[in-house]
Amino acid sequence: MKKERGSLKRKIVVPILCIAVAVGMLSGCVEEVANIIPVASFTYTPTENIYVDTLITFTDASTDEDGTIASWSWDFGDGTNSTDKNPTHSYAAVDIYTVTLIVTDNDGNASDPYTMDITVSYVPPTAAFDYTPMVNITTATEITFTDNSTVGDANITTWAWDFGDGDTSNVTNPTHTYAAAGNYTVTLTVTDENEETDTTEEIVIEVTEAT
Ligand SMILES: [Ca+2]
Repeated sequence: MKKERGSLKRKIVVPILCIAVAVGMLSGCVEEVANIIPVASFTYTPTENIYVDTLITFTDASTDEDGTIASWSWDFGDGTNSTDKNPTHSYAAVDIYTVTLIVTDNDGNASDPYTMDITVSYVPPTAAFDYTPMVNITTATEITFTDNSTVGDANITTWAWDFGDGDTSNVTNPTHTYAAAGNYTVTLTVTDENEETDTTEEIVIEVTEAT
């Protein structure tokens, strides 16, 4: 009697084990043929000095380990989209935009989103100046500096002159006299209404002792 019950138990357990093994093999089988989802990626150019209406070229760098990329879905972060592989785009307003690319592979599986932030800036001013006289400058010479800066997207509001001898000025067109002979490095930094700024290259002024 005892032996028969053991046998019955075995008759039930063995088929269950078989089913479990079969399911295991099947799932193993399914994993082997599972599609690897694609990985979205891109670059863009230019990466600096992006202003309103600057044309940006996006270059797809997505990959699919076991197939090919079949379609591209771009979201430029300003309410516009593209399905091109390598689209171009420009922005109508200054802001930071999050660009998102999702790609789909030849098996119909979509990637995770890949995002990059693009900063669209105001055009900054360009700082420049002249001075006179340019030669035979002595400690008795009053030099007149003339602002030649050009505006970007907004008017220049501040001029910051550094005469290289410890003196500075915020006048647009200042005058300056050097107290001692030497070579002095002059720079002009301008800032506009958008807080955009630019500084000139260093201009060296040679000053000799007045005779
Ligand atoms: Ca794939």
